[in-house]
Amino acid sequence: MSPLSLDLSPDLFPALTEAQADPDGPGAHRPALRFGDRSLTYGELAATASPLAARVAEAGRIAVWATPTLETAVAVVAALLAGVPAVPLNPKSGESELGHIVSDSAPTLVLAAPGTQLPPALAALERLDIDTSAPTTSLPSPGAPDPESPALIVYTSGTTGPPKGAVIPRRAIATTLDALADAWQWTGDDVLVHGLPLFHVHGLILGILGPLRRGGSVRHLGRFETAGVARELSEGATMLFGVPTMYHRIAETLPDDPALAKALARARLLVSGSAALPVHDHERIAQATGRRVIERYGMTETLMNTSVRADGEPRAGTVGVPLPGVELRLTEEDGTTAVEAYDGETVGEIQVRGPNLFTEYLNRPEATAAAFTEDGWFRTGDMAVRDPDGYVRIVGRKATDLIKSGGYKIGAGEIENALLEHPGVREAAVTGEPDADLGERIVAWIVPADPQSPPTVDELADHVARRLAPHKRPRVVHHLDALPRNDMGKIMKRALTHD
Ligand code: MCA
Ligand code: AMP
Repeated sequence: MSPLSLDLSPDLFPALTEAQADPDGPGAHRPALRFGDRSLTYGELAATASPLAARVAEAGRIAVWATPTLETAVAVVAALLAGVPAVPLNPKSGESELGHIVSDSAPTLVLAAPGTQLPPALAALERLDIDTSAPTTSLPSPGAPDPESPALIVYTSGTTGPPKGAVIPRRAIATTLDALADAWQWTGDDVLVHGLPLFHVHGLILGILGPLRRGGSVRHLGRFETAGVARELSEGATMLFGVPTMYHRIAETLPDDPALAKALARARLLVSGSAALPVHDHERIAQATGRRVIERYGMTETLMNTSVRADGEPRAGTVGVPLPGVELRLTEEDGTTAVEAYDGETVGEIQVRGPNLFTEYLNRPEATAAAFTEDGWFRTGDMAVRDPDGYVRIVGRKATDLIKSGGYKIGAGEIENALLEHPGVREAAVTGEPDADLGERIVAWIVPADPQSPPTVDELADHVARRLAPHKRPRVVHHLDALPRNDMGKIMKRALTHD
């Protein structure tokens, strides 16, 4: 592993600073962001984001209506320039999820693209339109913020209750992106393509802030489509980021799409993350393109922990080795005794320590304390083994009540609570079951209030989508007379199998 000097510099985007200082220099004319037919060079980004930064500088915290658009990228860059924490909001969030996030994070402003209609849950907030059309002269950025100060608050689901806001400091963003640059030989010459949502770590921090920190560029597809991937990779893009569902759809398309195979074969790096990419999809892509997808492993709370390195062996089914600066250990059931074995067999919980970690869950000191051991290791809840050469293989997770669907982490508890608010539901339990496309799909087991007219799958899906978010909706619903419970009255989810 090559040594890495951890740059804790508060200047997250040196290329932007340079373009700001020398608006006529060559750096200012380099492409930074492209969304469809709209794009900004570094000079234009500096000129667009810096006046916005000046306008939000006094805000305590801002919310960003994080549509997959140029406006979201500009708003987040502006917040970072101003040193004001930003809360990216999923524009498909339902009323109760949005209400929770807004009351928990208490932003003073919401930034949105002009013309976007915002839902009633945001009505009380002052709105600021993000104007990307009229770059003016770049203003100097306010003083350099403390590296420990919060940069982003990203909401992430737990097993029970509503999502928690992970407070991510500037230091974690800088160090994780620099560690990935080392692992992936990622430079300012790289052009990234992806179609990930911009309200999570993967799409926003890795997919937008990553290229900007390197002085390179990103082309966002607006929404993921294999045709867009093929087009961009054959027109100069060098890297692709995606969740396993996206690579699965690529693997499905490849046999009938030689242009896609040719485009993928030209890429410098194909990276998958957010959930495990099945070996079958790895192999299908390798066979059709001659290229291997590499996996990296991260979490909202920890940003990136491990990766297969660009100069390492791309082994399917593993997430590679710890990134520079990240300490990783496996622990036994007690959560504190370290597993010493590197035998590819002994399973332990992954715990991590390092400058890539979040600071806390917003307003949740007890949850924050519970997430760490006494000596400062973060408990990921992911179970893994280590190969003799240090490659980590994730084999499962501790909590059965966490579901990963399409790369989104979803808590069974929050869906159960939403289902119980439906008048047609008396009891509810939620599980995940294997799904070739989504990894796991959400299954609802309900006891209907009226067995003669139980609510339909569409009715319950709409109900959950409206309250929480469409990706949290059940895809399958089973009706039962009663939920299986143990003597203590606890639902026995393992007994939930359909005939
Ligand atoms: C469907 N839709 C509905 C309903 N049903 N809307 C309202 N009510 C309903 N009942 C809409 C959806 O909103 C969507 O709209 C469309 O129908 C299709 O929905 P769906 O089938 O769920 O989506 P999909 O096309 O299958 O999405 C697959 C996907 C997506 C594109 C792979 O799951 C995705 O973007 N995943 C990325 C997750 C991610 O970024 N995770 C990172 C977190 P429309 O057509 O308008 O979209 S993990 C992380 O950050 C850590 C650090 C890490 O390691 O990376
Ligand atoms: P999130 O909380 O949405 O940030 O999701 C983090 C979780 O995604 C981790 O705890 C892992 O369970 C899972 N994850 C991320 N990357 C990978 C990967 N490459 N392979 C397997 N699981 C992954």
